[in-house]
Amino acid sequence: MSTLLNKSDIEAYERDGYVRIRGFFDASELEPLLAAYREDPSVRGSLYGMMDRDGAPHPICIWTELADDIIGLVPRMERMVNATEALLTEPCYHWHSKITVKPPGCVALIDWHQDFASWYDDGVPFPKLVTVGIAVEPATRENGCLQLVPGSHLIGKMDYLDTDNFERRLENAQKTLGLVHCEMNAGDAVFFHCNTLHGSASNNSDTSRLMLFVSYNAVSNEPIPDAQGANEDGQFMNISAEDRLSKPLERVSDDVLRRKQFKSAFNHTAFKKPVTDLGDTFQQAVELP
Ligand SMILES: O=C(O)CCC(=O)C(=O)O
Ligand SMILES: [Fe+2]
Repeated sequence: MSTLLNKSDIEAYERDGYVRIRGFFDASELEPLLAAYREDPSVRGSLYGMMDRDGAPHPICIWTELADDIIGLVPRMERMVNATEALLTEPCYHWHSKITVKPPGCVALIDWHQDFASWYDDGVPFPKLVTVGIAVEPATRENGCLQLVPGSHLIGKMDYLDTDNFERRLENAQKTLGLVHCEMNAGDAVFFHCNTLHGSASNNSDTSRLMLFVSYNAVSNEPIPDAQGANEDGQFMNISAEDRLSKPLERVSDDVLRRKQFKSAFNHTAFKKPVTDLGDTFQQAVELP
């Protein structure tokens, strides 16, 4: 199996819980997606404002099904799947993908978290999930690039509901392990472990920061039926227990974007919507900055 990750990339991932790969995509491969987003920044009305702790929204949308549009092809590209399987050391399936945007001046933070905290509540037994963050636009310290605590994947799943304790443990992890600002050029990718502590700051610039996050689970690690926690009713963006099960990942060639073998950027993908009562966690896309 060919993969673009070399031995030292894999060692870095195992040690640090993340590895950034420069130029994993050529920026030109992602240009049609960026152009489509600029033309329709609501992503067909699918972007919602997800609130941070202080009630400030940042736009996101999420999907599980993979169609023949750019955002359905990227998660199936051989370089994506091969690299992920090299890190997981076993076959994977698509868990979900997201677009997250920090528009210029977006005040919302992405609060520090471990992705596995939520996925555990989907019933997933082991922390065998990898996320690939792809910079579609440059991500800088000024526009709120992803921040990670290197080595924090070895802490295990922290109890985020015990907020005081979580804060103290987070502070201690940042003090002892440090904090990395993962600045990225368009086309760079960062692979990170589902227990790696991460978050991102406000966008204090006049540039937009668009990221694509593709998450994979090990095929051996499907959610256990009836073992969900707080996500039991698909509370996070209506992803059902059925959506979470392993489905065959139909790989596509690495040149699909270069050869423009897609029908559109995001017209064919079924996006998930937040649960009907938007509550205080989400805001309608139309109200976004
Ligand atoms: O967009 C970001 O900076 C991080 C997004 C993230 O961590 C998530 O959606 O789980
Ligand atoms: Fe996350």
